[in-house]
Amino acid sequence: MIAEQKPLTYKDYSTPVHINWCPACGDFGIVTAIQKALAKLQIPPHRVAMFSGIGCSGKTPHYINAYGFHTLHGRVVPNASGGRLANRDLTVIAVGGDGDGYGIGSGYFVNAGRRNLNFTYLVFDNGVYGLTKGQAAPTLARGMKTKSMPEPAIQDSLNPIALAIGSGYTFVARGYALDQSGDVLANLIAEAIQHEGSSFVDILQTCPTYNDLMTVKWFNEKPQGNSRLYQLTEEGYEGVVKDVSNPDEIIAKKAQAVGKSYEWGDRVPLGIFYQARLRTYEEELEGRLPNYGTAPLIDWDVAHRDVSKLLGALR
Ligand SMILES: Cc1ncc(C[n+]2csc(CCOP(=O)(O)OP(=O)(O)O)c2C)c(N)n1
Ligand SMILES: [Mg+2]
Repeated sequence: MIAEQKPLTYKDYSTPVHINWCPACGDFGIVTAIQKALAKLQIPPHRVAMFSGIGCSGKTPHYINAYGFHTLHGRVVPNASGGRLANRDLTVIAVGGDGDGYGIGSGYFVNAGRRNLNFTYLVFDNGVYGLTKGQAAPTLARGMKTKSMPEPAIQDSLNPIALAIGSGYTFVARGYALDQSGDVLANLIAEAIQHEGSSFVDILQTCPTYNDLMTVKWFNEKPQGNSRLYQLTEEGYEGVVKDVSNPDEIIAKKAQAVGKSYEWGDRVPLGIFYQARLRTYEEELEGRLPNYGTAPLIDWDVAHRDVSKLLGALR
């Protein structure tokens, strides 16, 4: 008789590794949300591969019971892409900081969107380079000065949502790390994982040690009587492209999403800005690359392949 498997809970994705983030760091909320999302989807830990860059956020794979690869600063996307291409049985999740993804890793960020590989990229957006003591990250607006900076930022910030849409990501969303009531962030991450194609979620995250501007209090304020953070769907916004065979609808939805992404300040929208089920990189490769998609790379019989003809051609 086959023993009945108990459903996985978020605790099945935790590890005994000591978490050395600062007390009250927003990263705690993100880790819990990832674990809850994996439990919601019932993906066994051995089918999940987590990749990370360098930063406080880079420590995430240590704290999640799954395969993990702590890569180099700015290099999480190419590593995650390689992992996914080598084994399509894996759910690949890349995580990294705003400095990692939008600064040094911005070229990889953009080109992963163009490719539409089926993976999920979660960027922990705290506005600072947390690990290296709070320098301004690419999402800190001109004129802002956190307690860790001697002078206000003298460069403009970039807009991650608009950048992701312009790059070609087919699932583009924003979440909030500490939104635990009702599992809002966990549900958003689960949707990102389920989406077939490149999914990107910019996750607003507090850094109590270095960012004294975007604090829990700031996020929870009601500047004009309305909550600063709100869900796009609450106000009737719909980000999903219904007819993906209609290029006009895709372009119109992208334009609408980019426009919405510039709403920031008194009101900050959360949720899915844009989603379209378009052809993935894996689907493009099928039939073009011998054996691609038939089995994980490790199961290919490369040892017994006859390459003599190929060698002859090189002579
Ligand atoms: C190639 C390279 N350049 C610079 C660094 C130094 N460094 C380590 S983490 C980091 C920035 C971290 O900020 P972010 O990516 O936003 O992550 P956070 O710590 O805020 O989660 C930098 C500049 C490095 N490790 N490698
Ligand atoms: Mg950061």
